[in-house]
Formats: sequence, C-alpha cells, structure tokens
Amino acid sequence: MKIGITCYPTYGGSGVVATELGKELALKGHEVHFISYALPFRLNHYIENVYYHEVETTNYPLFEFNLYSLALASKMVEVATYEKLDLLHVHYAIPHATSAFLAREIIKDRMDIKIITTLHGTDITLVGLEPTFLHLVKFSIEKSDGVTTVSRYLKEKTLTNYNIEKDIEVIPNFIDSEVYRPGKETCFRRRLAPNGEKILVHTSNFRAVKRVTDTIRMMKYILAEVNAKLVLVGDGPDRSECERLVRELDLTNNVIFLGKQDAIVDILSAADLFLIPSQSESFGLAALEAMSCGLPVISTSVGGLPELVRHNETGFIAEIGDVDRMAKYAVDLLSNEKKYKLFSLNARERARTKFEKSLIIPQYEAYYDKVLGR
Ligand code: GMT
Repeated sequence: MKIGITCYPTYGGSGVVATELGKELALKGHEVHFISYALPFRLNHYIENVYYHEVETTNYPLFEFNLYSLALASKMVEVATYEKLDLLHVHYAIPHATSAFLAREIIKDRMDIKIITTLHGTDITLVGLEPTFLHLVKFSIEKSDGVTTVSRYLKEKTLTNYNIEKDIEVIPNFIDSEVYRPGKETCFRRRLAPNGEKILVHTSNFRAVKRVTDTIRMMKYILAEVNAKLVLVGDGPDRSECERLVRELDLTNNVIFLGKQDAIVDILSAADLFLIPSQSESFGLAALEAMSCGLPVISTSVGGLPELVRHNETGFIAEIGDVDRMAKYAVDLLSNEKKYKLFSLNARERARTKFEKSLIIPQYEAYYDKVLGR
C-alpha cells in the first residue's frame, strides 16, 4: 500500500504512535509518506520506504494568522497525486482530518483516495469540544472513510459527545518490548539514587490535565515510610508551579526535574514505579512504556487507563486527586519485595502479550484493507 501519514511531529503521544506505525509499515514493505510541518522526532534514522514531505506556509502580510490547515491540504493533494497514494491516515482530528477532507474533495474527479482518522484524546475530550471546533470535528469525523480510537473509552466519548453514528474501530497504542525492557542496575540509577533509594517516575508534557502536582504531594506521604526519589521528566506550562510546590514542601532533595529527555528507556528501566495521576487520559502511552520496562503503575481511574492498568495486578488505580490512597499504594508496593516483583512481572507480561507492536500493526493493516474494500 502507499500510505500518507499526517501527525504532530514534535513531542506528544499521537505523534509517537503515528511515527512508530509508519516506520513499522515501511519495514513490512508499504510505502509511507509523512506529510507534516517538521520531521517527526522519532524519524531519526534512514528507513527504506519512508519519505517525508514538508508543509510550507506563506507569510503573506495580509494573512495575520498562519494558514497551516490549507497549506497542509494543498500538500496532501500534491503528494497523493504524484505518489499515487491509496490512503491518507491522519492522527489527531484538528486540523488534520479537515485538511484531508478538503484534499480528497479537490482530487475526487481524478482519483479515489480514502481517509482514515485516528482520534487520540484531547482532540475529542478537550479542544474538540470548544465551540470554535465542535462542528468541524463532528463533520470531519463523519466524512472520514474510517475512524479509529485508541481505547473503548474514547470510542464511547466520540459517539456521545458529538452525537455521531458511525462504525469506529478501537486499535490501542502499542509498544516494542525489545526496546522498552527492564534493566535496573545502570549508572543512571546509581547517580539518582546513590543510597539505594526507590525511584518513582512521571513523564508528561506538564499540562493541567496531567495533575503533576499530585505526584509531588504523594512524596510527602511516601517519604515518611520509604526512602525514595521522584524523577519528573518533561516540560510544559505547569513546571514552574511544580518547582514552587517542591520548595514549599521542602522536597528539593527528593524530587528531580530532568526536563525533556530522549533517553526515556534508560530512565524507565532504571526506575521502580510509574505515576500517572491524570484528570483525563484516553489511553496512557507513557504508562504502557513504563509497564514494558517492568514498572508497576499507579494511575487514576479515568479514561482508557483501566483498559491498560489492572488494579491489584499490574499496579493500582485510585480516584482523581486521591493523593493519600495513591501514596499508600506506592508504599505498599515499595516496601513489600515479593509483591513488588510479582506486579513488575505482571506489568511487563501484560505489555508484551496485549500491546506488543506485532499484535497491533496487523490490526491497522487489516483496517486499511477493509476501508479500501480489498
Ligand atoms: O494530550 C496529550 O497528552 C497528547 C496527546 C496527543 O495526542 O499527542 O496524547 C493522547 O494520545 C496518546 C497516544 O494515543 C494517548 O496515549 C494519551 O493518553 C492521549 N492523551 C490524553 O488523552 C490526555
């Protein structure tokens, strides 16, 4: 197949899923054309069958605002026509699904291209619901030839929030468990926890929806029972507030801000426990990456997280904002070696047997075939 993929190319779960999917499809012999405004950050080495087409926007003085959605539609037309694409697979509805609709309309008299839209989360649960975008998102979903969501929860939300009657395929996030694997005794661990402290990790874009401050509040309780360090990876709007809270709670020796990092596997595989206290999470790719490295996960009960984390088996689930309970769960695991080992094995096993890339990529291929009527 000849597949065009559009995604957000910088940090963010949807971009990661789109890029890893494209790479895997190319390795299986499909021709994959990424169409975006920058090279996706995970496309950092040459892969046969992968091509990249950059969307350029014009800074004409009359256009006070950047016309990216239109420039993207134009580039989609160009790539679809000259590369003879079978389908455009767009990740994150806004504005990608709308640009793809426009592109398909422009070329419909000379070629039949199918659009598949994968919904990832905040495009449906947050931004998409704003009055500015609601009608556009509903329209673009209804006009897509195929729609997938990353969890059953997000499928339900899409159907009810936008009053849509359409077949939606659930295809979860996936992992390469050969890359994301356990390996505790690293120099990273010795550096961060020189006195044998337990290491808790949280990775995110530090937006309000991630409730990063809850991970810091948890530390106050945890430190009364267990010698531990909290490693915070990532950056975003809430970082300053988090740093202020760490100083206020007198936790500067126990909370480490690493900022944005590429070496996520090195960090995760050196750690003991992953925290994801989100207010909303359609799947939780960060938690899956941690589980694959053998980390039990403590999460909230929101969105698609209960479809990933098994309560009392691969980790624990608590209500949003229930910092005390999450901290108790953390202490329970970190102070009981036998239980910890079992949960760690369970977490890795669940990631490997349910979300391994070799199980999920064929689901996308089968769905492409279905939409293309093959
Ligand atoms: O909102 C974000 O955190 C980024 C967003 C994205 O689309 O880049 O992540 C979403 O997509 C990921 C990949 O499918 C999911 O694993 C995340 O759960 C989801 N984030 C939210 O729903 C908040």
